[in-house]
Amino acid sequence: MSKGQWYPGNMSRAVSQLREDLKGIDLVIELLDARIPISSRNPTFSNLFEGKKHLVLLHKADRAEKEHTEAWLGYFKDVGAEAMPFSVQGKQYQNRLFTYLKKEEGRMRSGRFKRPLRMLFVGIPNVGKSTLINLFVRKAVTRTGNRPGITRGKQWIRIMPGMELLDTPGILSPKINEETARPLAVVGAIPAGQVDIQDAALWLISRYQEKGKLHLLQKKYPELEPGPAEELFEKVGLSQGCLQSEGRIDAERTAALLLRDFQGGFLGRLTLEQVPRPG
Ligand SMILES: Nc1nc2c(ncn2[C@@H]2O[C@H](COP(=O)(O)OP(=O)(O)OP(=O)(O)O)[C@@H](O)[C@H]2O)c(=O)[nH]1
Ligand SMILES: [Mg+2]
Repeated sequence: MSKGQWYPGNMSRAVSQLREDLKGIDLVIELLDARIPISSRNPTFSNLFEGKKHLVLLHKADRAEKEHTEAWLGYFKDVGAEAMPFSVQGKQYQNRLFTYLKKEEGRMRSGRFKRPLRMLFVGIPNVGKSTLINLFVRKAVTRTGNRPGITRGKQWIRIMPGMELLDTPGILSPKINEETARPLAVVGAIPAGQVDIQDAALWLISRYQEKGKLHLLQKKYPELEPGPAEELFEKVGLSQGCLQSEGRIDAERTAALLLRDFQGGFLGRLTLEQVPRPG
């Protein structure tokens, strides 16, 4: 579903920015979208995190299917990565993250360097980095001033004694190819103008069907009946008034509406990528 260039030119600047930000960071918290843990990860950046403590958050867990999130956690454990689910909706997630951070902070305090635990959130666009930072800011005790080694204008937020967070997240450009473009478009990680959203919307409908979850679509669009994805797409356009002329649907508007409803949480929980089967 190629449609022009994504993120042209900015990649190397983003990488050198991230490399700069990573100086002085003890813990990198990588946000993945729990619905697309494969496509929301860009392996290109992994070597930048080497030598740093690394925690994966399967974010927006409230939108993913619980059993699949569990399976993903098992997967990360198997490959030796620390991972936990997260959502801003749900105190239990926040408590679990804080318990983890407190443990790490204790390690810093009793360790050789005896300095605050410094953290950075990283992740692809729209994965929820700013939301998470804001959550921490609300809990913050103080905003500390600039420190040498950090790009001017950025600040450390002291979220509790011994714990500091860089106030600007590291933005990772998504890895876009045949496999990842649709899932990334569906969760809103690629601007709509840069992808074929009709293709992405049709793919989304077929995911609901394949997973036996048509009822989730029917809750929002009651007139839908089982059938080819194209037919369902057409029905959504007609029933939601995304019309061009003479009863023909405006496919672009229909696709945008479907993606908006998915991203807005109106189409239930759906995990779009499952743990790869061994072998
Ligand atoms: N359902 C759900 N939505 C969330 C959660 N966290 C963030 N969001 C939503 O995800 C969208 C993107 O969140 P941001 O925090 O702006 O994402 P970001 O990673 O800072 O995005 P960029 O600044 O574009 O890179 C917003 O609409 C948030 O409300 C979550 O835990 N669950
Ligand atoms: Mg942001």
